[in-house]
Amino acid sequence: MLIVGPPGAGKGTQAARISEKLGIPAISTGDIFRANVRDLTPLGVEAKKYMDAGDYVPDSVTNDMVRDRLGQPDVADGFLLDGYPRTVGQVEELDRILADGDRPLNVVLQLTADTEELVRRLLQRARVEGRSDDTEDIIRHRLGVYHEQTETVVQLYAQRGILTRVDGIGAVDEVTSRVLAALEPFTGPGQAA
Ligand code: B4P
Repeated sequence: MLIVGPPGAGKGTQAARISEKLGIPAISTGDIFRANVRDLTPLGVEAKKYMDAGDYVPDSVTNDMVRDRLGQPDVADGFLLDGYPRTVGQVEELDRILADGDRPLNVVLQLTADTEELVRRLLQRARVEGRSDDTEDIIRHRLGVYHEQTETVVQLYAQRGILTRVDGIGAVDEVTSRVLAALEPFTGPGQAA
């Protein structure tokens, strides 16, 4: 399954809870990039230029990284991708990766929240974590990039009939309850809260 939504919607937060509940690994492209930046790998040095500006890392870099990660044994029984795909090119590559492994995509979960709440949350995170891409100008730029490039991705999955929308406003536990209820048709009642 996939989780999509604008920066600050709660993707990473909810992905960790879904992963625990369903017993599948959550794979965040943002986390993989940040780990590479921290370790000063060539991938991290390349990605940092884009991340610090609030831009997407080019598809050529991101797609290879995801293909490699989805080839690892722990994803054999399912996985949750957090923050990928974000462009139409990434959707096409994910389609190829899943077709090569004969694995279907069951559900795409979209988390929604209004812009001012997103900015408020990310500025709060900046105070706590000090992420270099969480300044107000860069946050607003990231929201613009999401609007330009990733809303089309959401529409594509809606057209395929596998998109489930969940309101991301409210306390984290409340949102988790909504998410698990929305996933119930795909996971069975035994798995939901
Ligand atoms: P990400 O790491 O995915 O960052 P993000 O969009 O800010 O989402 P994140 O998951 O961290 O935050 P969340 O909404 O959970 O990407 C960072 C950068 O990496 C991108 O800008 C890009 O440069 C690059 N990148 C990643 N994937 C890429 C791809 N596929 N292609 C190209 N480039 C890519 O939470 C935000 C905050 O809100 C947290 O502090 C959380 O505690 C808080 N929060 C969550 N739920 C809340 C709630 N209900 N109430 C109040 N606060 C809440």
